[in-house]
Amino acid sequence: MNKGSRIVLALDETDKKKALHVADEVGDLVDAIKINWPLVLSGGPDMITELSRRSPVICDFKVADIPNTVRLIAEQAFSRGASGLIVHAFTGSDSLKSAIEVAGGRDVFVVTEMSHPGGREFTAPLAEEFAAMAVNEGASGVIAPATRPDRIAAIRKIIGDLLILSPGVGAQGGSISSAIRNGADRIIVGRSIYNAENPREVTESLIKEIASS
Ligand code: OMP
Repeated sequence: MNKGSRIVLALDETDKKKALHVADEVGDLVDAIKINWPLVLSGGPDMITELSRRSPVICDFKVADIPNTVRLIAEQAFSRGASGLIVHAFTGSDSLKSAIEVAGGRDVFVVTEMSHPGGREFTAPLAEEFAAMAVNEGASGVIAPATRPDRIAAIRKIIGDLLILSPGVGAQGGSISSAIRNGADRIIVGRSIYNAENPREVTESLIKEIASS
């Protein structure tokens, strides 16, 4: 992942042509492009490689499986050009170990508490344990919710200098500046950018907002 704007573009646009257009528009501005199932399923797995020519790519597959299946998924993601992978933690430390082994120094991010309202039901009560597991197993960082900035601060206390990537701004109601002030290293932004009439202008204004937070 680059170190610059502190924005990770969540490219959940399912029209492949539009997705590549947005990537061309903002690829040089963002620290990474995150690809999730919607675009992989609509555009095909080659999209991972295609996007990696424009920016570092994080595969947000929220992998949640037995260690062998995690290994197989992680091998596919990294061999296609991903520089990072997002995994769930509730499957346990052996599954997380498997992803980190395959990553071989590339980034693995662990989901802690999810940003949507349902994230309070099952992920919130275990978020601190998930964060501690990320530290113990040697993950690069965690995902924590911009919709609940106090939780970013709580998770920061556990993970020390591991990275926090924070989704939930804009469309989900969270604020960039409170996420940053509470300890987020990167802000994950999807719809606010890829649905914008001028994605580049929006990205530039979000970068300014981060810089003045
Ligand atoms: P927007 O809500 O459109 O900005 O997109 C947010 C992106 O972050 C989507 O790709 C989500 O799948 C992802 N995300 C969350 O919104 N909440 C989470 O708790 C975790 C993630 C994620 O792991 O990236």
